[in-house]
Amino acid sequence: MQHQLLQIGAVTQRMTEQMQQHYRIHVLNDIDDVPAFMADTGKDISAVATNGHDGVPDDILQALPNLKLVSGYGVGYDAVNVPALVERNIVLTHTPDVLNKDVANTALMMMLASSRQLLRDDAWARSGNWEKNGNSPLTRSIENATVGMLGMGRIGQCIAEKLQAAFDCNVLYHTRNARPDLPYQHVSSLVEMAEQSDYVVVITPGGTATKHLVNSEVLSALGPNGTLINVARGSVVDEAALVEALQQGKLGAAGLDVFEQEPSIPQALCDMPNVVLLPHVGSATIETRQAMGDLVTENLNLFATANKVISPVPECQSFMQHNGKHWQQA
Ligand code: NAP
Ligand code: 8YV
Repeated sequence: MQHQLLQIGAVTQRMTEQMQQHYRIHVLNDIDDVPAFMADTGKDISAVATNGHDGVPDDILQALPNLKLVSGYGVGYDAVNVPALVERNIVLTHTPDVLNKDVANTALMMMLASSRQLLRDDAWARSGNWEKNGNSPLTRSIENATVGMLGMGRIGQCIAEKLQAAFDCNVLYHTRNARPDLPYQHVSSLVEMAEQSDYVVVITPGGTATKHLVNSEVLSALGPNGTLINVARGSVVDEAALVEALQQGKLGAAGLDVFEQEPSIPQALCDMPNVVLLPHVGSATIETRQAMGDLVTENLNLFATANKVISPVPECQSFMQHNGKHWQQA
C-alpha cells in the first residue's frame, strides 16, 4: 500500500517529484474541508513534510493517530511541539549542516554591510551625492575586530572559522557548555562577552530556553560602538529593548535577518539608517535550499523504504534507540 503524506506549507517541484516516488501527497492548503478530510483520511497519514515556520499545529497532530515521521525543512525546529511528538514516539527530522556556509555568509555580509555602511554609500553613489558633495565619510574596518558569538554550534563554528580566516577576528563565544576542543575563548557571562566585543553574533536555537537572552543589559554592554547581528531567531533578542538601545545611541548598529513577529518588522527599525534588514534569507540560496529539500525528501523516502532516517533531532534519538527494531538512524 502506498504511504500517505500531509504537506504543510510550500515545497519545490523537485521535492514534490521526489516525495511522489513513495507517497501519495495531500497538501493542507489545498484541502477545502480540513475536519472532514481528517475524519476520513487522518488515520492513513504516516508522514508530514513541514518547514521551520509552520511546524505542525496541535489540532492537526491530534488528527493524525498513525503519524510516524515529521520531516522538517530547516535546521531550527522551535515551531514544532517536540514534547508532543516525543510522547507519541513520532520522529522529527531536520536539515542540519547543509545550510551552515550560506547562513554564515549572511552573517558576514551583514557585518560588512554595517561596518562599511554599504546602504549609505550605495545611496551616496546612486543619488549623485558623490558628484555634488564629494567623498562619503569614512567607515570602520572589520579587520582584527573582536566578535562575541552567542552560540557556537554547527553554524556558529562556520561563522567563527570564516571570521578568523577572512578578517583575522578575535573570536569569543558564550554557550551553556564550554568547548575546550575549539580554539576560541569561552566567556561564561554574556554581558561580559558583550563588553569585550565589537560585534555580537546571535546563532542559538529559538524557543523558550533562549527567549530574550539579548536584553537591554547585553545591548548596553555591547555599547555605542558595538553592532548586534542576529541570524538565529527573533525571539532570542528583546526587540523592544533593541529599538530603544538604537534610538538612545546605547548601541551602535544592528544587522537583522530574523524578527520577533515575522514577517512584520517594527517601523522604528525600518526607519533607522544604522540597521541592515533582511527578510529571513540566511539559507535562501538556490543551492542550499536544494540541499535542504533533498535532505527532507531523503528522510521521508528512507523512512518509507527502510524505516530509517538520516537526520533526527536529538530529542528523538533516545526513543529511536529503545525502539531499534522499528527505527534506525541511517
Ligand atoms: P546547533 O549546532 O544546535 O548550535 C546551537 C548553539 O547554541 C550551541 O553552541 C549551543 O551551545 C548554543 N545554545 C543553545 N542554547 C543556549 C543558551 N540557552 N544559551 C547560550 N547558548 C545556547 O545549531 P545550528 O545548526 O548552529 O543552528 C542554530 C540556529 O540557527 C537554529 O536553531 C536556527 O534557529 C537558526 N538558523 C537560522 C537561519 C536563518 O535563516 N536565519 C538558518 C539556519 C538556522 P550549548 O548547548 O552548549 O548552550
Ligand atoms: C529557513 C531557518 O528559512 O533552517 C532554519 O532554521 O531558519 C531557515 O533555513 C526556514 O527554516 C525554512 O523553513
